[in-house]
Amino acid sequence: MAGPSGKKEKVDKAGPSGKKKKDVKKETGLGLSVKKDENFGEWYSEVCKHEMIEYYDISGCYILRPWSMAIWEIMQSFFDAEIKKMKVKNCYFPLFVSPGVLEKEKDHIEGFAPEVAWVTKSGKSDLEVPIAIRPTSETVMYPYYSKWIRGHRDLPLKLNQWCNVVRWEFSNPTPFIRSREFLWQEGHTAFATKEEADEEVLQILELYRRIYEEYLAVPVVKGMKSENEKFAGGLYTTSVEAFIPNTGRGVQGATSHCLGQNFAKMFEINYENEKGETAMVWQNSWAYSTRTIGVMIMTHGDDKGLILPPKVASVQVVVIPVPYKDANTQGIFDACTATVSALIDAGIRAEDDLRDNYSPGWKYSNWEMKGVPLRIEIGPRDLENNQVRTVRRDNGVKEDIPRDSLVEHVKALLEKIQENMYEVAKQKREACVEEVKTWDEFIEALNKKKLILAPWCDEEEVERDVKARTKGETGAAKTLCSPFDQPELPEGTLCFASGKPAKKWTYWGRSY
Ligand code: 87F
Repeated sequence: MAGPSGKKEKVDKAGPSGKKKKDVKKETGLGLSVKKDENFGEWYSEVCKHEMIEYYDISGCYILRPWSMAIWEIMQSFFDAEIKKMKVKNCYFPLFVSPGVLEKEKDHIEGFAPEVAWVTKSGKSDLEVPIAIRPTSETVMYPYYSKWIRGHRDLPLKLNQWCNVVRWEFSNPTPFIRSREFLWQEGHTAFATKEEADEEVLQILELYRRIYEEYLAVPVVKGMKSENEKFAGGLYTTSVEAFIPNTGRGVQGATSHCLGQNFAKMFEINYENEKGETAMVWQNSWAYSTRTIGVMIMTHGDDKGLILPPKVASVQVVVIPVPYKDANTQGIFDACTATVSALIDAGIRAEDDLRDNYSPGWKYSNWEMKGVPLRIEIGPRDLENNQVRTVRRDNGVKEDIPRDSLVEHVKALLEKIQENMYEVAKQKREACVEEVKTWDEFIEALNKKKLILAPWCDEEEVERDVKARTKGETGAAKTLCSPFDQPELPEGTLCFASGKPAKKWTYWGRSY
């Protein structure tokens, strides 16, 4: 298939009709056809396809099914409420960008231009002027910031929009992680002073950390992007970075930029300050996207499928009846419904699975595959003893709990699962971190898929050189971020790559 630019496109393996044997097997509920450690790419694709996404007939585009959309909505509720506390207001700007405006900030768009998708026709006729589809909304929004901001009383202006954006990527599409259309929020704020802008950059970054660590149970590093890796249009870029041990790749989780006054200059976003002088605003922009969901799947999933952290699971507890021969089947079913009601009344997201065309064993693996954090089984013995059996998805631990303390028990268990998932993920990541001091150690660590922490001279030229020297089929190594939390850097420490005096510790690795 050839794209509009004539470039050859990589096509996703299975389209809607291109069913392979594996898919048929999967649909019978018999589980995944590969192990996470053996073929990570195929494993990831199979886990995603289990009700999270559906492949679409346009490469790099995916359908978000309710099972994943619910996760997005939960994170959205959290983040939206938090930014409203910061007095950020929601708005919605159009999807389309006129070419004039897009070109206005040529410098920053230049590198991104090949990824911009254009509408060139309506029906059979060519549009007089082609229209771009937003890859991000700086150029869409800032002309209106210029119009709306007049005096110091118009500041700060803090807007956010929840929307989709399109970036016509040509490298290997991956569900959630790299798709041509994705959902995100983009915040765009303007202040009178740099101090206010600086402060907000970090407040937002902290919210991103909380999304990953408190909601998705994924440990991240907060830090500063290098000059090479920052958003070229801005002053500096901060990010939260995650790491995928299986592939040894870093992944940028979300970014919070201070744009300085670059865009204010380009778009003439001026105001009259208290002294009656014309001044320029200081701006920030910040975003996180549905990539978050991909990072979560990669971090927690196992050979049985997905594992959802309770805080983002749309079903936290599934209740399954385990009828036995001529035991009191109706009693068991009633106990299941009553259990679900009690949990829902207590604010727990619970569901029963009373389908009579599947065996309990089939249901167990099906809900395990979907990653539901806690399963409750109710059989004749449980009914007799006025108890239920709980089975944790994260570690398989089973427990019999009395029905009269059901709610407290389940609440505590869900909290423990959330905590344990974070701890396990953190331990796995820590086990991958390697401190290196020399180039040889760096290369060795890179080959061992480590997350590398190295003393660096912080020179752009040196990062470019490292990229060039590590270029291979799986991509080059680059900086991920310089952690805000810096280990001690003894006097006289040298840069691992240039031998010059090191200025800071920086994380390096291949990345998504
Ligand atoms: C692709 C095509 C055109 C990224 C692009 O990070 C333009 C761009 O400007 C582009 N890919 N970027 C950088 C986006 C920067 C910034 N925008 C607002 C953010 C946060 C939200």
